[in-house]
Order: sequence, then C-alpha cells, then structure tokens
Amino acid sequence: MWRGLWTLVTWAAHGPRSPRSCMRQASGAPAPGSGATIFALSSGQGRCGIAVIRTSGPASGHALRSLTAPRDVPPPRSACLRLLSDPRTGEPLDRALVLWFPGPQSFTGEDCAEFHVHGGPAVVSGVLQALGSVPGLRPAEAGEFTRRAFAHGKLSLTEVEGLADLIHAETEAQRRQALRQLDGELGHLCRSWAETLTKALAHVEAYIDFGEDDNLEEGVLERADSEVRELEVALGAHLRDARRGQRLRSGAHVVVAGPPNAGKSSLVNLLSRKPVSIVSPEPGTTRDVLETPVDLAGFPALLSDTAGLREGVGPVEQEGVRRARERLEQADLILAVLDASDLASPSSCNFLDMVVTPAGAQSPNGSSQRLLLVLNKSDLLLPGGPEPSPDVPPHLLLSCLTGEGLDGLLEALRKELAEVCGDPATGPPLLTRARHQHHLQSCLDALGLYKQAKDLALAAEALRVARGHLTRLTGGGGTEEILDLIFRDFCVGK
Ligand SMILES: Nc1nc2c(ncn2[C@@H]2O[C@H](COP(=O)(O)OP(=O)(O)OP(=O)(O)O)[C@@H](O)[C@H]2O)c(=O)[nH]1
Ligand SMILES: [Mg+2]
Repeated sequence: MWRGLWTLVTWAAHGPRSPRSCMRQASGAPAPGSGATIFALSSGQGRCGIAVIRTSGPASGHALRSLTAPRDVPPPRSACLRLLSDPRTGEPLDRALVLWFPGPQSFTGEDCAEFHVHGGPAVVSGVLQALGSVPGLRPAEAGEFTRRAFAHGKLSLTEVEGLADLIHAETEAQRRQALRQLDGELGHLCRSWAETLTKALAHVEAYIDFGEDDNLEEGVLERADSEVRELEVALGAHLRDARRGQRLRSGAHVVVAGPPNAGKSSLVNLLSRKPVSIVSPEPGTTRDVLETPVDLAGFPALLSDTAGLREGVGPVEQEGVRRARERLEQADLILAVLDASDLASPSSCNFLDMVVTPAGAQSPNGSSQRLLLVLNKSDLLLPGGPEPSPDVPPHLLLSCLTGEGLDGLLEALRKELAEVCGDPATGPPLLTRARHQHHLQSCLDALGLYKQAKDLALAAEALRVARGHLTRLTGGGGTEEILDLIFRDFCVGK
C-alpha cells in the first residue's frame, strides 16, 4: 500500500495538474526545479498515534502557508495547532501541530517545516499528496535530509555516520557509541590530530623558506619530528583498537562450544530467549552451526551453537565437529560449556585439554583467545557438596534448567564484551567503520614516508598527504561514491 501511496505522491509532485491545482498558489513561490524543496514522512511507516512529515528547502514556508489555516507561518520553533487542508480543493485533511524552523537554524540548515499529523494512513497520504501539489516540492530520496545537513556544514561525515548508527542501534552499547560519534568525538579527535600535522608542516615549510636565515629559532625541524612521532603512537593505538569499534557496530562473534550433551543448546536458547536449537538428552543433537543475533548484556553479539566436540562418530557429525572447530578459531569470545556433574568423563577432560587450556595460554604474537568457562547443570550437584573440581580453571556455575547463575554469567559477559567491543561508556572514541581504519592507516603510512624523505620538499608533501587523510575522515573532500555509500544507510525522511 505504501508503495502505491509513494507512486501517487510522486505523480502529484511531477504529474500534470488541473487548473484548480494552482488556485491557492501564492505569489513569490519558487519555480519548480530551482533549489528543490523536499518532503517525506519522517516517522515510521504504518498506523500510529502521531506521524511526522517534514519539508526542507526554500519553498517550506510557502508549503506551510498553502496547507494551513490561518495561513501565516507560526513563530520559529514553536508548536502551533492548525487546520490542514488540501490547497487544490480546500478539503480539510487534519487538525495538526505544525512547526517552522527557518534556516540556517534547522537540522538541514535550510528552511524546514514539520507537520505532526494523526498517524492514520489516509491522513498521511492526504498530507503527502497535498504537499506534492505545492509548486517547487518533490518527494525526498533516502538520506536526503541528512545529506543536505552535511552539505550545509551542519554535520561532519563522522557525525552523519553516528546518526545512521543511532537509527540502527539495537543495543545499549551501540546507542552509547552512536551518540558519542554523533556528538562529534571522533571528529574532534581527528581535527586535533590534523592540527598537530598543520603545525609540523608549518615548521618544515618555515625551514624550507628560511633555513639559511639566522632569524629562525633553533630546533624547528626537531620539533616537527617529535610531533610526528607522538602522532604515530596515538594513531597506532587507535588502529590496534579498530576491530573493537567494528565489532560494536556489527556484533561480536560468541561461539558456544563443549562436549556433547553439556547443555550448549540450552544455554543458547536461554541467552537468546527463544528456541533457536533443539535440546534433547541424546548426545550429538546439534550438528550444524546455528547462528542467532542477540543482545548480550547490552552488547550486540552473533551467538553460534555448535556440535559437541568428540571423535569416532559418523561422517555427518564429524563434519559438524569440523565446522565447530573452524568457528572456534574465528571466535571473538568462546563460551565453553561443561556438564558440572560429569567433569571426569573423557570428553570433558579432552575438551579442557584441547580448547580451554590453550585459549588461556598466550600465542607467540602475545594475544590470547577470550574464553569464559561455564559449568552447567549445577542443579545436579549435591547441595553443600564439594567443589565440582578444584583442578578446573576459573569458571562460573550455572543451571540452564533453573536459571541459577545466569546473572553472574551476564555480568561476566558484559565485562568480556566491553573488552572485545570497547566500552563506549568510558573508552576513547572508537573507529566503527573500515573507512575510518583505511584513512588512519593511510595517514600512518604517509608519516612513515615523512621519516624516510630524503629532502624537505618530499617530507612536507608526506605531511600534506597525511593531513589530507585525516580531513577526509571527517568529511572534507569525500568523493561522491563514498558519500552515496554512507547516505544509502538512511531511510527516506532522514
Ligand atoms: N539437570 C539439568 N539438565 C540440563 C541442564 N541444561 C541442559 N540440560 C539437559 O541436558 C540435555 C542436553 O542438553 P542440550 O542443550 O541439548 O545439550 P548440547 O550440549 O547442546 O548437546 P549436543 O547438541 O548433543 O552436543 C537435555 O536433556 C537438557 O534438558 C541443566 O542446567 N540441568
Ligand atoms: Mg546442542
């Protein structure tokens, strides 16, 4: 139905009009096509209490006057109740709140109007069609409001990305991170780095121009070198963290693994609060990798259930075991599950030796794989009985059956995921996109060329290239294709 409505609106905006359609056209209305004014439904689609329709562009004031009675524009940024009617027929459409945001003090920097109408489909379609009939107005394309805000310097590119992430945020941590980026934290950091480079460049250029001159203070080049060195350290630290920000955007890979029948699928179902996997007392129930996106203690995660790890079974289960091992290698965090009442069994011992112990050990490159060991079925242990096994590495006790120990597990997951994804509540601004990583890496590469440069002109050029990458990160000089890619994330009306 909405597709049909859109066609109607587009027709109303561009199609032929009857002589009556211009009846209420006030003088001074901008000619269609010259600096188009866009309009769209900005709230979610479907039946709702209130729907927000907005316009942006030079004809916004004219659109307001054409649809409302009384026909004056309300005071800036004040909500006023108005009767809305179709400018072509005078037919009443709704009684609604309208707002007027004259540019440049508006979201897009242009004149904007908002109509807060009752959210029934007939009201929304009536107002959209009425707006489409106002000369100079056309339906907005996806992300066009935000693109105009960017074009008028209201938002930097990193802020635009923050806004897109905020609209798509599904977990608390994603929302925090997106808000910080929308507030411009990453942009500020990049601008301060770019300023450092501008200073270093000024020093190098001063030396090129006045190197022989006695008036130039001592140590100018050394100062530029030390500024570049400090910047290299800062960029390096951020790049090492880059994977975290991307995990926060797209979800950390959390793999549930363990011997057969330990309760892995029961845990996946408990954490995702839905029956993702089949649970049965028969060992070897899960054979494929089953993935489900979940909100784990406020962090986004892709939770994978896997086949129980054991040898000497049929070819289908063997393939499941091979896939489980493959997943374990790619995991950002392993949730290792053992049956607390069955720790002495060969499959439990084997899993401890093959998966749990190696994950704790440091690999040659200094990194270790994150792992949380969960001893499930704690309800089967005798109350007040001995510790399940004092030799087992640090672990959490849980019963998927009773839910006991779940709060402790969620708290441990929150801490682990804050390390894996970065904690947007406390940490430095995160690099959430491959684009950010690319520009920082290119900046760092250019600083490497600065250090190797055989003459000062080449050194200065390397600094200019490095600074260019930081400027492009926040949006100066972005190519059209990159902008298209970023704005494609938005819906119509934003
Ligand atoms: N008593 C008790 N039984 C549990 C608990 N968690 C799971 N079970 C039972 O243990 C059996 C195996 O559970 P699953 O979740 O299918 O175990 P799994 O590790 O996925 O098993 P496979 O897919 O075969 O490797 C089922 O009968 C569950 O009901 C628990 O906390 N306490
Ligand atoms: Mg299973």
